[in-house]
Formats: sequence, C-alpha cells, structure tokens
Amino acid sequence: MQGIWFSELQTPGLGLSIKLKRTLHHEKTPYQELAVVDTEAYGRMLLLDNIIQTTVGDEFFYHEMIAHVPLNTHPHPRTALVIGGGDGGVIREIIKHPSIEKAVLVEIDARVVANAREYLPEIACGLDDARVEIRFEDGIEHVRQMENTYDVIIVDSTDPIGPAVGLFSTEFYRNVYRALKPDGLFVAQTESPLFNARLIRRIQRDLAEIFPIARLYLTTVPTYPGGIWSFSMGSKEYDPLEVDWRKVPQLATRFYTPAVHQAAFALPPFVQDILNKK
Ligand code: AAT
Repeated sequence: MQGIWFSELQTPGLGLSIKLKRTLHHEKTPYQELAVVDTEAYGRMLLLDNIIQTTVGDEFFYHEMIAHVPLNTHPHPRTALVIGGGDGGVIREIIKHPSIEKAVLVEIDARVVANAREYLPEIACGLDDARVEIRFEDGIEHVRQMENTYDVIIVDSTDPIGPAVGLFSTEFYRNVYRALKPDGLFVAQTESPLFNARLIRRIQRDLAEIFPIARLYLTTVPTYPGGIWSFSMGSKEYDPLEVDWRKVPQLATRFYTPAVHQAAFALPPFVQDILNKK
C-alpha cells in the first residue's frame, strides 16, 4: 500500500485503515493523546488515544441521531446537557431546535474543544452560540450535583475506558435521573451491538430499572467498530415511538428524518436477542 495509513485496532482481531493526507496536530493533553489528521476518504478526523472519535465525512450519521431522536421525543425541550462531545457536533445539532434556551456542554478535556475550534470548524461551529455554556468538568461530578435541571441529557462519551468508565455505571444513571426534570429524558452512545453485546444488555437492564421507558436504537457509523452503533434512551414520560410528528420542528439534516427516527427502533433479531438473553 502506497502512502501513510492510520489503523485503529478496533478489536483484538479487527482494524480499520484510512489513508492519511497529513497530520495537522498532535499533543498529549492531561487526559489523553490527541491528534487531528486529514484523510483521503473522510476528510479531517479527530483521534483520542488512537481511537477515531469523529470525521468530517461521517460525523452527521452519529451527531444527528444522538441529538434529534431525544430532542424530538421531548415535546418542548428548553434545557439540554451534553456530557463529552467536545468536538461540538451534538451542540451544533441541539441549537437547531428553536425551543432550546440553554445547552450546557460538560467536557473533561479543554484541549478537545480548542482543537475542534481550530481544525474542525464544520463540527465546532455551534459552540459560540449565545445559548451554549461550556464547562470543563467531569460529567460524572456534574450530574451528581444537579437536581431537576435538564429536559434532555445526552452522553456523547469516549468508549468505557479511562475517564469515561463512570459514564457507563448504574450510579451515574441514577444521578442522571435526578438531574432530569420530572418529564426529562436521556440518551447515551452505547457502543457496538456486534462487539459490546454484554455492555448493551447491562445498560438496558439498568435503565429499565431506573426509568419507566427504556429503549435501544441503532444507526450506522462507518468509522466505528462494526459500522453499526447503538444508543440507549431512558425516559421519564415521553416514548420515542409515540412522537406527535405534526409538532416537531423542520430541521436541516443530512441523515435524520422522522422516518429514519422510527426505523432506528426496529431492532434486527440478533440485537433483540442481546436484550432478551438471561
Ligand atoms: N462526537 C463524537 C466524539 C466523541 S468524543 C467523547 C468526549 O468525551 C471526549 O472529548 C472526552 O474527552 C470526553 N469525556 C470522556 N470522559 C468524560 C467525562 N467523565 N466527563 C466529560 N467528558 C468526558 C465520542 C466518540 C465515541 C467513540 C466510539 N468509538
């Protein structure tokens, strides 16, 4: 193979390789090793500890689905919290909703935000919106301190390693429940149904114990392990399968539509089996 290639070793037996044009930036932050590279296939790409976080070419598959599914499930979301997501992609989608008055981004690593602003302006472009507040804190601590505060909480976290481990814990989900308003709801990225089945099963069980409504939905993310990705939702009142579509705002999107929203909850049998297994 000619040229320089980056490979993410996604599982012990699987890698994804992308041809690089050049490396734009590389640094060790207090939390992780960060790189921004330019690729042939997907344009600019953010790496943390050699794991693909997002690329300009496929980021909308993920950011639109993690944001618009919960925001359209809630009939009048005013306050939203994003944990992680320092690239700004989720924030950019949230502020498309006219009902949003305040969107708080809690990112542990300030260097992710600084580099996204500099190298990924298409993704970070919403971070300067007047409704957005950015806090460089641990999201686990933030939800511990909040009560009855948010309509929607979105966890756009790294994989369950290092500082993100606690974002996948039962205790964290209980604190999220408390940080939500009485009709609030929450979504987290919950990894690959091909390679993280046990994690998904445990999270869904936790959510079903804590929230009246617990759901799993899927999207495609070409650069994540296996290409098929899961999101878990816990909701106090609103069901993502019973949205009043006449009332949702018209949004400029490239992946999300009401039909895609509904289809995302149609689980293939191998995914349904993950939930059913004892
Ligand atoms: N928008 C897709 C990008 C991400 S990045 C996830 C972010 O979560 C990182 O910037 C990381 O610094 C931040 N983070 C990790 N732990 C915490 C924490 N405890 N509190 C706040 N922020 C945190 C998601 C990529 C998914 C990759 C899937 N393979």
